[in-house]
Amino acid sequence: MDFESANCKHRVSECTDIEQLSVERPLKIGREIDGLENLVSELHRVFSQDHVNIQEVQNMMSGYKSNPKHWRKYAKFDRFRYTRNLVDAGNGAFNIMILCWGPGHASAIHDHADSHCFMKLLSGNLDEVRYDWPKNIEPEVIKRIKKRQSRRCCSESNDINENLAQLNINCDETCPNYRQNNCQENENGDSENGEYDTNSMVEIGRTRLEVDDVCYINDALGLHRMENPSHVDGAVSLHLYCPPFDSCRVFDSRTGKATNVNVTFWSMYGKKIRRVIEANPADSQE
Ligand code: CSS
Ligand code: FE2
Repeated sequence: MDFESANCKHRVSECTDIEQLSVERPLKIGREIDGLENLVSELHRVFSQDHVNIQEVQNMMSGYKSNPKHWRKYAKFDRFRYTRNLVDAGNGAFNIMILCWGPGHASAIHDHADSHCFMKLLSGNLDEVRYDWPKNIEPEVIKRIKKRQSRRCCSESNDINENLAQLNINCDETCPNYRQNNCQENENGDSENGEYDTNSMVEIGRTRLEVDDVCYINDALGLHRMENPSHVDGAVSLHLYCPPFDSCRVFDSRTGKATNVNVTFWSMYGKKIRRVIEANPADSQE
């Protein structure tokens, strides 16, 4: 199956063409789209179709050239942590938001709740640090791949086996890349032995994003944390998630322990949200 057929209307675990999801380089190309409003309208048009290509969304986000005039009204910073500011709810198919990172602000290591995450830098710099999943936890997408795989003979050389090998995962101990672990599965299908490995969060890559770079991640590609490397300047980024999600998992950087957290908005449609004081643990205050 070729890249163009990867459909980001579906959750990542529902994609049968997972090997085609891994366009990881920041992209700088794309047909020019004049203004953020036009980008949002184009996204509505594309997401009204049944099939949305990942590459198409990336190209559209690349095609919009950042101009603070377009997004200033959404860019609301907080002194203490990064903020999430909703721009458009995408008719339920996606949501698009502006994140504002003060000097030194960073996210925790997190997953993307089985959704597709597109990110474009609008101002400043951000470092994306990627991690493997901790050994005792598996994303939904890998569980589904294994289920599909278990219906086939795992000694066969087939597409899915190759995909699993690329992701360094195999279906059972008869497979060559089987990852040894002695844990029990819990009710979520995650294996847990009650202990956490202090070396479990393994950094697998680091990319510095420049203005107008676009990148993409999903749970099959790993986890990440975002960090504003500047101690002087803020950074602003544009994020598109499909399907939208309102909780995700964050991971303790020392132990790999996962915690489910709600993600909230600081403002919606340019208007700050009145809130009772609440912690946003998706945020790292390390
Ligand atoms: N996923 C994080 C931002 S880094 S992609 C969030 O939505 O808060
Ligand atoms: Fe993220």
